Amino acid sequence: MSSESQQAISLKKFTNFTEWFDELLLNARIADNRFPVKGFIVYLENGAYIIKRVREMLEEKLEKTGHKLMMFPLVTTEELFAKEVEHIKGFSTEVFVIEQKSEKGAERRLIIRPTSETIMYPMFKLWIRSHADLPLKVHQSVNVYRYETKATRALYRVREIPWNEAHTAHETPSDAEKQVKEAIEIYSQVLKELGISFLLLKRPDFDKFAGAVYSIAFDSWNPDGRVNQVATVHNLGRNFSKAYDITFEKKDGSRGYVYQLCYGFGYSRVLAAIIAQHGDDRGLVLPPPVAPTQIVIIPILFKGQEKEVMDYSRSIFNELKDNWRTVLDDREDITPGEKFYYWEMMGVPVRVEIGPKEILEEKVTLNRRDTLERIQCSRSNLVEEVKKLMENLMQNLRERSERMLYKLIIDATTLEEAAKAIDNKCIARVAWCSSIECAEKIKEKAGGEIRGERYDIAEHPDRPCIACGQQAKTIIYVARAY
Ligand code: PR8
Repeated sequence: MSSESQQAISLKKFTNFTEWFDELLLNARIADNRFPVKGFIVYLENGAYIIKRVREMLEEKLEKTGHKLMMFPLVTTEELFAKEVEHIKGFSTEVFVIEQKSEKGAERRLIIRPTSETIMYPMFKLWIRSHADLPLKVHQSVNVYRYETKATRALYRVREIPWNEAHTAHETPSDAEKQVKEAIEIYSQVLKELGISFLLLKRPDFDKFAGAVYSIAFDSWNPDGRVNQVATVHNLGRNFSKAYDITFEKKDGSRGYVYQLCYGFGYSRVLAAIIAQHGDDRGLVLPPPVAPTQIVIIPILFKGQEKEVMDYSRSIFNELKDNWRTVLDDREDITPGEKFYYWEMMGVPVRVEIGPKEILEEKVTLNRRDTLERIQCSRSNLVEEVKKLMENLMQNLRERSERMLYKLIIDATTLEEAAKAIDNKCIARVAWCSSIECAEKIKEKAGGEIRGERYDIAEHPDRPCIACGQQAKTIIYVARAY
């Protein structure tokens, strides 16, 4: 075992994930899960800030690629909600309802969005007239509400879900296919910039989005072995356009139904992935693009030299603050050691230490959060050095997380091997014949869910189906999931 994996396994986040995660949520001011309504949580200042930054990163990419920002209502009617048969089957047990009673006792029921297809598509019908109106691409970052029947879990499975949803309409199936690729590229880019590694999987038919032709999911690894679906892209074909009667005049004058996509990016799950993939026993390790504080300066005060150290620290602060979100921790009531401990838990990427020695040598001591390495840097090229360090740190987070993902994937040729891998908090990679019977058997015997086959690469089975021994059609990934 390499030293890195030994270290990883001994980390509390791998041995006792739930406790590690819950403690960190509160201590690092991410979220408070004690709100008295189950599945509804309070995002504290750092959690809310990180989500804001992730939202900005995503929305910038969406808008650059022609997605228009809009704001749709929170509610729909029961009638509109029921139009697409598969969709309502998928969500009927999960919706929150507003009951409105008039004084005379008349009742009206409104459905709160569990997702916005049934709210947006009646409007798409009004807006789309001809091919000139296509493609239509809209997006919004909102909360949606689902009465999740599976156990709720802070950030991972909530009932008030902060997300971005994008919805598009196209002339042809190939335009829709191209849009699938664009959506995947946008989400992959954001996740890459956050250093989150994931498997891009095409869900099996029995697990696709209610009303979709097919669904592609981003499953990020989690220390407890339960993969975390952070985003999904669904090709809806014409299922919804037929239900909501969204037609357009084609170039040849005939009319046709539009081809549609919807895709969603779960902000709370992405926040969970940032914490879970990068954090360590000391606390958060935040990617610089989202860190509320990117640099903290800690003056090490010595008797008689307090003023020099503070002056030097302030001038360093002034040099850094225009490029990075920088804090000068000049609290007098706690020791530098306590400050180190505090800011390490908060995941601040770079710590700058300044004492009499640094002043004498015209230097600063930098400390990087990911590797805890100390670096001496001369004051004259401080900004350049920090820039390099931030890039290097981000790259290390990304590569470290990617290595862990591949370490967690275990090839299994028997159901016992698959069960063992899943028991060991890993992801089993197995061959499957694509039958429902074998899917059920795999789920029952291996103790994980079939998450699907790779979408980004073609993987050809080199062995028979793990469940029936007949010829396999595909290679799939099996894991527990949130
Ligand atoms: C759609 N319609 O609805 P999706 N807690 C946290 N995150 C969640 C939860 C939950 N309970 N449920 C879903 N997510 C489509 C696409 C418009 C947008 C997050 O798709 O049901 C997950 O990250 O697949 C999920 O991948 C994403 O929302 C989209 O949800």
